[in-house]
Amino acid sequence: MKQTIKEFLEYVKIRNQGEPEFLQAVEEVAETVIPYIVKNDIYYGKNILLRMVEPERVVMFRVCWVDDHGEIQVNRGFRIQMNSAIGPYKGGLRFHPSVNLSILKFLAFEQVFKNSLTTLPMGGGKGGSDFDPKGKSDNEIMRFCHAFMSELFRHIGPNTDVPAGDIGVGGREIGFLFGMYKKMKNEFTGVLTGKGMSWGGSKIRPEATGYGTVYFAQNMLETKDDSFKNKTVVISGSGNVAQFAAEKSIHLGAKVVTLSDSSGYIYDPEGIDEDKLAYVMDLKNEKRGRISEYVKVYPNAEYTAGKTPWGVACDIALPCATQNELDDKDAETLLSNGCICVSEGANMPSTKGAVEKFHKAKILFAPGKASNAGGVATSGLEMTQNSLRFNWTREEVDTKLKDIMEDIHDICIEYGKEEDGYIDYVKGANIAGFVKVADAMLAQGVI
Ligand code: NDP
Ligand code: 2IT
Repeated sequence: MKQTIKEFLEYVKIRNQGEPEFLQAVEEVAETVIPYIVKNDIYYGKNILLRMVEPERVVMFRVCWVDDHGEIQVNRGFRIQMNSAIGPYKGGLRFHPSVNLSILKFLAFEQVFKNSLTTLPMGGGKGGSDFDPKGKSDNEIMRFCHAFMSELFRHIGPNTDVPAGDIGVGGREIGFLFGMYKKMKNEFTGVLTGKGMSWGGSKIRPEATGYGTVYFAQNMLETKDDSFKNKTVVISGSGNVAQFAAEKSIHLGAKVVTLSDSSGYIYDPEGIDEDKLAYVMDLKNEKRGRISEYVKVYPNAEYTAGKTPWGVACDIALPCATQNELDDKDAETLLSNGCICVSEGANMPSTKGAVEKFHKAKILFAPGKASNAGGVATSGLEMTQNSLRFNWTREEVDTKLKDIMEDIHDICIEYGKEEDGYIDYVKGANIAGFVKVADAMLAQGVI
């Protein structure tokens, strides 16, 4: 039994060399969960965390497709089936050139805890490809998605593993993936979530991650009798999560002043209102343009190339782009500019050093596995609707999403409240996520 955090991490490091993102995610969990295991006899001595860091199954496969010039392209496909103790594997697919085993294992590991927190019966998984969707035609995207699913289909199923979107995978890609699955299996099932509304999708699923991130921040602010009203909000990213985090922030009376992509960020001192956001949604989702184009249409805004938006003064920061996009220096800048609340829309966007700064300053800080869980939670609601062969209304799904985010917030307080009253949401989310999965694993025996 590797009982000290150091001993455990050293062992995991040797077994997972060259996987820095995975080790980072494991370390953050181990630091809070191992002391809990040591204090609780039912978990002690059972190597539960050691079992949880080992994926139940890793599938890697070749994806060959033909581009518009007639050239044969070769990509790599992955599915990490991390833990199925509390339900079928569930988690997104990421298409991005940076995708590798380390990134997908970190995402799958986080997903196990996140899905446990949602209160719904979902295990954890993640997958994707090093395919780069940027600059590809719709036909190339279709051919790639079809090729990807022509292998993945044999490893997934509505009761086995239910993928969804993530970076580079949105409604268009889910459509192509679903089409090929249906053809290969001759079955119309809820094998993917994030589907279109006319073919099994759920209302509010496109909005859910961004909305949920803001609902969670709202719950945190309420502990201080505060709200989004008249707050200045800085958001990174301009994809699915960022867009709907911005929309909900605006609805709640806040002023959103930034959005970004991997090339740079825009700062609009007058605020990005609903009309401007509609422009961004069209630019990013339909025209597949770059955020820099915003300043051509709204010249009072500024574009800064090659930088993240954390230098812009704000009350609330919502990192919604990617992992490790906010480091300790950025955290210091945010704090010195008076930021009081950080709710992660992305997965692990804050580095370890940044989280330490937020905790030291005792501001409201929510880790992605709690605050961005609204996306997968609504995927769970999509699975429920598919099983019922029924669709709930927008209001019904939104109410359930709000309730789930509140339940996650409550359980984070239960496990994360410190003696001085400060709520350590990282500790709360990790332990609460762990307990449910660990109990199921213990009940099912050594398998
Ligand atoms: P999208 O593909 O819709 O958008 C991603 C955004 O992040 C784009 O603006 C993109 O810019 C930017 N981005 C991607 N990679 C980088 C990078 N290396 N550096 C800087 N910016 C980058 O993805 P989502 O909005 O769906 O996902 C965003 C984050 O939220 C991810 O961490 C994802 O794991 C997480 N998440 C997503 C959920 C969902 O339901 N979609 C659920 C929970 C978490 P560019 O166009 O230049 O690449
Ligand atoms: O990181 C995530 O939670 C997601 N990309 C969503 C996963 C899902 O199955 O909806």
